[in-house]
This record gives sequence, C-alpha cells and structure tokens, in this order.
Amino acid sequence: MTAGTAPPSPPPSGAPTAGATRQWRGVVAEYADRLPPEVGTGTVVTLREGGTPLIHSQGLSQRTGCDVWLKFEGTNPTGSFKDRGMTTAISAAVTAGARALICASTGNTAASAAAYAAKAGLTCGVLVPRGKVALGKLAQALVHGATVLQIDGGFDAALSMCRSLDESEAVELVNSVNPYRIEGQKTLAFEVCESLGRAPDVHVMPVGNAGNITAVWRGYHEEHAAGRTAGLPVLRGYQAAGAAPIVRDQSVENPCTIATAIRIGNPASWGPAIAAAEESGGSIRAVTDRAILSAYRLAAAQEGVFCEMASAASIAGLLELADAGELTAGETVVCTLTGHGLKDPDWAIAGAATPPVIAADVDTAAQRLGLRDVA
Ligand code: AN7
Repeated sequence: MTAGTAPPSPPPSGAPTAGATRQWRGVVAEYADRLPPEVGTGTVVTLREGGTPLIHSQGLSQRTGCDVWLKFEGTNPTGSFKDRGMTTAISAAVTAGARALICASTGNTAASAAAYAAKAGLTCGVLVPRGKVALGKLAQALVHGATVLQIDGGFDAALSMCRSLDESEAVELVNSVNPYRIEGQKTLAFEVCESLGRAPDVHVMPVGNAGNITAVWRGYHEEHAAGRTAGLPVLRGYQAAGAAPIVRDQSVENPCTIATAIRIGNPASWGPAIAAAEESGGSIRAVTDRAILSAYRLAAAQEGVFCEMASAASIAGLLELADAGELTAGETVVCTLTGHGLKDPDWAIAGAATPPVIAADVDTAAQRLGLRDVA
C-alpha cells in the first residue's frame, strides 16, 4: 500500500495509553459525582483546570500567629479561578446545543470564556469596560478569537447589556449568573479540604461580582453535609474600598480601584454573598488600594507568588484581621489568590527600578551583583 492510498488514521481519542501515569483530569472529571448531571454526562469541554497548589506561607504564618495557606489560582489554564466555572458552564452549554457564548467581564471571565469557546468550537462575544482591562487579559480574549467590544461604561453596564442579549438573542450567557459557573467554582473548596485533610477555620478572598464567595460557601457546605469535613470555615470577603457596594450597602455608580478585576459597583451575587458571609459567621469588608498594593508586593517578594492586584485583596484582608486581633492563634487560614500577576505586569514594572545596562563583562557583572568586595 502506498502512502497515497493509506486509510486515514483514526482521530485521537484523548485516552491515555496503558503505561501513562496519572494526570489531573479537570474539575468535571475529578468531581463528576458532586456536579449536576447535565455537566458531566454530555460533552465535557476541559483544559484540565483546577488541581491548583495550596502553598504554605511561613512568613504570613509567623506574622499572624496562624497557619496560613495560599490557594494559587493563577496556575489554572487561563491564569485565574474562572476556568473552574467555565468548564462546567460551557460543557452544559455545548450539551444543550449552544453555538454562541457571551459574557461581560473585567478581563478574566473574558479570557477564560474565549479559551473554552475556542476549545469547543463556539463563537464568543465579550463586552468589557473601555480602557479598564489588564492588557494580558485583553490579549487572551483576542488571541483565542473572541469578538471583543469595549463598552463606553463600566462592568455593570456591560453585564446589564449581556443579560438583555441573553433574553433577546440565541446566545448563552456565561457570567456567574449562569448557575453552572457557581457549580464549577465550588470545587475550589473541595480541593482545599482534600489538601488540608479538613476544612480551614477561616477562608479569605476578594469579592467583585460576588460569585466566588457564593460558590466557595456552597462547596464547603457540601463537604460538610456529606460528612467529609467536621467543620465549616468563617468566610472573610474583601472588596476594594473604591468599589465596595456590599460594604456600603448601596451600589457604586463609578467604582474606582487599581484592582480592575474587582472594579464592580453592582454585584450580581450580592444577596447570596451576604448570606454566605453571615451564615459562616464572617464578613465582607473593604481594603484600601494602598493595602492591596502592599500585599501584592509582599506576595511576590516574600512568598514567591506573583498574583494579580485583585487577588492581593485577600492578603491585605488577612493582615487587617491579624492587626485588629480578629484571628485566633493557631487557626488554619486559607487565602485565595484568584489570578496570575502576569496578566498585568505594568504594576510590577512600575514598582521597580529600571535594570541597569552593563558591558558584557563577567567582572563587571560580578561586581554589580554584589558578589565581590568592592575593596
Ligand atoms: C482575579 O472577570 O468579574 O467576586 O469579569 O478576576 O466572583 O466576581 C472577575 C472577578 C477576584 C472577583 N479576583 O470574583 C470578570 C470578573 C479576580 C477576578 C474576582 C475577579 P467574583
């Protein structure tokens, strides 16, 4: 048989060969029994999201007197926790026959939706606030082939437009108002409990559109109800002070913060977020941009974890709780670091001196690196 007449080889199955060792399968496969059947029984659109590291922080443990762990969601396929809810929302959408997706976003939801839409072969439209999206997130949405529209307005206006389009057009909305998003995002709590062998005493996280705190509470509840954990954590949510509608108990017309991911004035999951915080015996409070920036630098310089600005709100919150004496010594505390710092490197560069240029000379390099005595 010549090459020209060879029958086409069968399409790749994606199944591992007999000798393959284990790979994390993604949250739908790993937690199929704890997700709605619509998600796991049809087509599963996955980039093997989840399975993110829970990193112990010696520095923050010493500083707070607690046992502090960082759940780093920046290692997800598109660099944020949004992938957990996107695999479930888009798997359900594909199984139901959807062809087109839409979302409003401060950046990460758009990046995630665009990637999973590309994987599934769907079209994806994203509405973002003009000029307020980190460059890396915009780059992701564009390179994955989404149609990006910049709205002359904020996230809240963009989400409102998307809700209208969801009603009038043949399109699937994949913001966290889509129930499958929350279902996927609850898996973060499952992983934390499995990694610790118990539920933490306190879980600190940023709050924007408020889907994540809602989802994480559901996850902890389910672990507890199933008898896998004995306790439930106290949830501590943090908004940015210039974008803190839940804290102020009224929507914010023009939210303002350097943490553009949580620059949201009218959160979709407002009610459920308050319920989650209250039922857990916790709170939703605000941290200043100054505290967020300082926590962002601390995470990178002292912990080796490069998270994005919004994510650092959880560490800023942790430090405020510690300073106010609201943590009990020895408690196990988890901070979610929701997204990767590479999405918005401008802030990292802005805070550092420009690296000096030297001749390509070893002696000079050794001296400038402080490896030799000048004398
Ligand atoms: C890094 O991408 O709302 O309280 O449109 O990107 O569940 O909204 C992002 C939110 C925290 C807040 N950290 O989570 C969007 C969007 C990061 C984020 C949040 C977001 P929610």
